[in-house]
This record gives sequence, structure tokens and C-alpha cells, in this order.
Amino acid sequence: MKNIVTLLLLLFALTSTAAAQENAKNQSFAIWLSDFKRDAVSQGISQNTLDDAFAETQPLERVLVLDRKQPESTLTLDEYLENVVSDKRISDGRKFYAANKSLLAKISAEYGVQARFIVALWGIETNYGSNTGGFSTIDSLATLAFDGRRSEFFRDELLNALKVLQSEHMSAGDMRGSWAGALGQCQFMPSSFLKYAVDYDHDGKHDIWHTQSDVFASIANYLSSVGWNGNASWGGRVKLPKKFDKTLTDIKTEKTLQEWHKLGVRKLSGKALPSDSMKASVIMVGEGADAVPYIIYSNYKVLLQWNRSRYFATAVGTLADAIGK
Ligand SMILES: [Ca+2]
Repeated sequence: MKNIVTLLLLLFALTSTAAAQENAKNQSFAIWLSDFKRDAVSQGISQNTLDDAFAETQPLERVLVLDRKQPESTLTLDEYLENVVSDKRISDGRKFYAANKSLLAKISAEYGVQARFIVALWGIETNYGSNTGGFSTIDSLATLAFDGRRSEFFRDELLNALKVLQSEHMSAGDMRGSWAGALGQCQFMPSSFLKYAVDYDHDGKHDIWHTQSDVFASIANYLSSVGWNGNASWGGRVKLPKKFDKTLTDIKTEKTLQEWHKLGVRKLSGKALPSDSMKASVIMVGEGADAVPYIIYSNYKVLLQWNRSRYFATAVGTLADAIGK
């Protein structure tokens, strides 16, 4: 009996400690949020927008769990490409390209971005719009801004998300996306939305959630705004000669394709590189013995601005080439 009482007392003590911790956390979130709201008002966010956005906001444990998960660094490039540029994704890409051909051609010509890259980015970001993420953007960003690991970045993005709600006349309940705050079918962070989202069908909304032409034009606008070259491709996998100076495999080292050819760099097929005066870099994608050599043009660096992962940029280029010309 005595043991049971002790056990119950212990349990009670533990539960009330957990409850007290939870309470303290909620209180400090509330304090943080009211400070943030003051800031938002001073930056032109209306009380209505704030009331709608933060009606029920609490930190989301799931977002923190995902934020702390280690990135998948164990995959080799080829394993990654097998997942991300699967046969299914390639055949879906070709299908969607064909289904949207005239719209894509129009947007491609207008922004100077080849359609295959627009489709490839759409395919890799959200599996052609089918997987945009179901998280409330406001709740996710508030969680990450409050959390402390990268508060400043996410606080800015939270403020930008409120600006998007306000300028788009959206309800916070309709603003959904990834756990890290990326929006819609092209997964723009709110800051990118404000800079690059396009209302292509002129209905008054930059609708990257549901309007296909807005999605395509927004992707193209992003790429062309950060320096896409519509007359060039992105690069490709190469073979290096046995005695190649590995210090040259640096993304900052640029030589013409002719110069790389003279150094013995060949296409994977063994064929010569195009005899072109275009500048290119030779880089290794992946780690250690699994790293694979690629020759890359300036458009690859544009893709790295979208997402700084070389695996990502390589996957987009590979998928684009598999989808079409
Ligand atoms: Ca629109």
C-alpha cells in the first residue's frame, strides 16, 4: 500500500512538472507572439489579418521534430536520382508537358526559360502539384520563429507570409504548404512569393496553389529573375581522364568547353564536349568515393540559388533532359 501511495505521489509530481513546463512554454510563446504582433503592426499588417492568422496558433511539435531530423546524407547521388528522378516521375513529366504544351510554350517564350525546366522543377518540388504539404504556413513559421534555432530567418518569413495573406486577401486557413513554410505547387518561401509569384491569368490572385498558369509563370519568373540563360542547358555527367588535376573541380573555376576538352574532359559516352566558347565548371557531386563528375553551366548555379543542394540541382537537370527538349 505504502509503495502504491509513493508511486502515485511520484506520478503526480511528474505530471504536474510536465504540466508546469507546458504552461511555461505556452506563456513564453504568448509573450513572444504579442511582441511579434506589435512588430507586424508597425510594418503595415492590419489587426484583421493578425486576428485571422493567429486565432489558434500554438507551437507545432511535429514541425520541430522534422526540423531536427538529420538530412539524408547517406544516399549516394545515384540512389538519390533513382528516387527523385524515377521512371514514373519521368513518364508523368512527359505526360504533363504534353498536356500543357501550348501554355508552356507561351510562358517559355515570354520568360526565356525552356519548358522542360519549368516542368522538372514542378515535378521535383511537389510531384507535379500533387504533394504541396498540408501544414498551416502561419503555424509552422511561428513555431520555427519562436524556436530559436533559425529564429531571425523564420521571423522574417512569418512577416512575409502575413504580407502575402493581406495582399492576396487570403484566409490563413487556406495558406498551406511544407512544414518549413514553403508555399504551393512551386514551394516558394513567402519572401520568394512576394518577389516572383505571377498572376498570369490576371484574375487578381497570384495563385500558386490552384492555377496552373500562375504556377508555371511563377517558376519561370523566378529563374529568369536570377539569371537564367534560355539559350543554354545546365550541363551533364562527364568522364575525367586518369591524370586529371582534382583541384580544378571547383565551382568557382570556369573554363570554356574547348579548354575542358583539351584537359581531357569527355561526355559520359566518351564523345567530345561541344566545341564551344561557353564557360563551364567541372564539379564533383556527392561525397568521397561516390562523388560523380559533372560539367555545369551558369544555369546550374541558378538552380543552386533555388535550392543550394547539388543533388537537387542535378536532379532537376536530369529530369528536365529526360522530359524533353
Ligand atoms: Ca491568377
